[in-house]
Amino acid sequence: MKKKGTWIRAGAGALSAAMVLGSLTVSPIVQAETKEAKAGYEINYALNSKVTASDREVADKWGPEKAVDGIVNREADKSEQSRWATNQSKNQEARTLTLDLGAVKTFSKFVVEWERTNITNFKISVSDTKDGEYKDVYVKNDGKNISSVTSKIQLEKPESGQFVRLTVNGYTENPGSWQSVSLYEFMVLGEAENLSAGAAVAEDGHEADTNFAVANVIDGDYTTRWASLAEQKPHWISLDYKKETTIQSFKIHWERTNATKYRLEKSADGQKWEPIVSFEQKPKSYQQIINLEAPLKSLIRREHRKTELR
Ligand SMILES: [Ca+2]
Repeated sequence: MKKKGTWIRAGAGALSAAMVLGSLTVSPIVQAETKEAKAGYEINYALNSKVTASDREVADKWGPEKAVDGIVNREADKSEQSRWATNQSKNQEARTLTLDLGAVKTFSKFVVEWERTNITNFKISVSDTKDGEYKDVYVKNDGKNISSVTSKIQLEKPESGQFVRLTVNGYTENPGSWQSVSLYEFMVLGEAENLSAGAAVAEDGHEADTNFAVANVIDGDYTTRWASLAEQKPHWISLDYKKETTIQSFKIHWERTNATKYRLEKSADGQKWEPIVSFEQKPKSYQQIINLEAPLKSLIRREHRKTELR
């Protein structure tokens, strides 16, 4: 009998591709409605993290949770804008936003989507404990207004921590005639972890007289690939993670974008498969990222005869 666990299968009609299925337990960088992310494979660990703030301008809106909901809607009506806003302060009292990522994460990039360019000084610091010592990993203290409402910060080397704090200690009245801090989103970006590397793979076949076998999709080498049989009928590959695995994102590296109908399926036993997501048009990119709204997770113990994923 086959060992139970999480299986993932990708199937397609006339599929010929190099595929890497990456998987994670963390949240995607893109908004939920955009299931197909842009090229690149960064994870926003801040998304929907637990967040606290020094203060907020209004009790019923613009709370700190708006800084980590993945929404940057500058064009929305003011009351609907998804941003965190503080009280005004002529003394530029430090305003802080502290994220609890839930576990220690490693990251190398931050993005802040400010409401205005009235910000002059801010820093980002990290800690493994909420009230412990915070280490500054980025400091801007030149006193000059930021030049863009988007601050992209690339660290020289990755940093780790469970708690990430943004401290804004310089902000002017203008532009906007309102001396406060307001930002749509604070992102903490790290590299995705590829869970597929150790998976056991299977295929319905591969192109005749080639070495384009399914093992090529998890070898981490983008120059090797799986190519299906040339017959016009559905083809599939599967990955067996050998144990229950929590997955939220997939990355597929296609050779060509000629697959017109394809889907991902999941299984707890390699026998019974359920669809995860289906596509009826060509991938928009050679590097296709598929982020699920919620992680796949098996809730039933492995030793049960019939295991289901929910
Ligand atoms: Ca937001």
